[in-house]
Amino acid sequence: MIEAKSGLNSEERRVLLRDMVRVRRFEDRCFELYTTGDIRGFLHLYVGEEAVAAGVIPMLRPEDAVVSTYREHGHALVRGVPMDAVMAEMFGRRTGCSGGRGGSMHLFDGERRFYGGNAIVGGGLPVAVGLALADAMRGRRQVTACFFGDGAFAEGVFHECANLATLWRLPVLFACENNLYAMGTALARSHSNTDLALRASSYGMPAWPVDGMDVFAVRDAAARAVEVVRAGGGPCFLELRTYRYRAHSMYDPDLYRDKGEIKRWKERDPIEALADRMRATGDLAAGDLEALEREVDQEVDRAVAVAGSAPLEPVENLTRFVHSERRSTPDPEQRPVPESVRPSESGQPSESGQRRAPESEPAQS
Ligand SMILES: Cc1ncc(C[n+]2csc(CCOP(=O)(O)OP(=O)(O)O)c2C)c(N)n1
Ligand SMILES: [Mg+2]
Repeated sequence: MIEAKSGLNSEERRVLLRDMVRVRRFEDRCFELYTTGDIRGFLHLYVGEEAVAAGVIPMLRPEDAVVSTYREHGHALVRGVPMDAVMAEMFGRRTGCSGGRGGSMHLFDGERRFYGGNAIVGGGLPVAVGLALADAMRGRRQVTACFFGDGAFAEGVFHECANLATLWRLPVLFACENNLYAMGTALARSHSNTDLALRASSYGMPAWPVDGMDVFAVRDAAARAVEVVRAGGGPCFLELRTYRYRAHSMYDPDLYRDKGEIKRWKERDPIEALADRMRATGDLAAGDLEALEREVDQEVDRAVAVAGSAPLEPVENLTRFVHSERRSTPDPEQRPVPESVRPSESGQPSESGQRRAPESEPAQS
């Protein structure tokens, strides 16, 4: 387990606290808005897991990519998708970040290289590996961070992606959010080996377990992993050990776990833990956390007001975007594959140790 050794200054600590509070207050409001019927469809809350998004995502650059799951409000907000656009998407409005067509599970923002939101368990993994493959083939030193849950270990696609990404030394950061449950199934009930970092390391990539309730530990581990990946060392895997306080989704009666277990995890709450540390170092005075929460609540209030009055997509546009509206013109970025990412004749890693790519572009079918 990586120990936190954060040398952050007080402003950087404040940003971390603020990021986590924004996610928490946004989602607490979403819960309420679901019960009043303003938000409909599926809703999966991240409450308890905020340190993961807040610790990993700021370690990326704007040109890096993020691929997420259906539990992605926190990832989107920390990545910088405006709260108004996320809330409008929750309301199914035209001004939402996916034009109101995706809802909670399908947040997307191309400008910020935020590639969703995906309802399929493990569905983001091949998207991430494909993005990383494109970066490697074009010689770009960019990282793709892919978030997914412990449940993805039960999917073949995780193992295929871990294998290929390691074999081709692709620049992927696998960020596994191990919250101990896949819907109502505890990890230990469905996996013979619950040490996910150990299992990931069997593919030959560096893999570490991290205390996902400690935002400093997450940040340190992410910084180290991103550096390895960006330097061309191939993928890294972080097993972020965390916990969701709320039910799997709004339809889940949450009968499969002991309330005492939830209480014990809440005692390690990532926001409270950071606030305590900041109080101890004098970075947070009495009443500061409450003031920050009030400020964030005002931002949430505005986002709700804007979303509530935003227009719906007209019904005649219902089938728009089912197919791409882009004309098939040649890709201006299409260039010959640089020598550095071409495979050697033997298919073995090149002597220089640079990244390799498969022999041809993936077939289109
Ligand atoms: C391929 C696939 N199989 C099953 C489901 C149904 N399903 C939705 S969420 C979920 C659990 C996933 O758990 P995990 O990956 O640990 O993520 P968490 O919800 O804990 O964040 C399952 C099985 C699905 N969406 N996709
Ligand atoms: Mg899980």
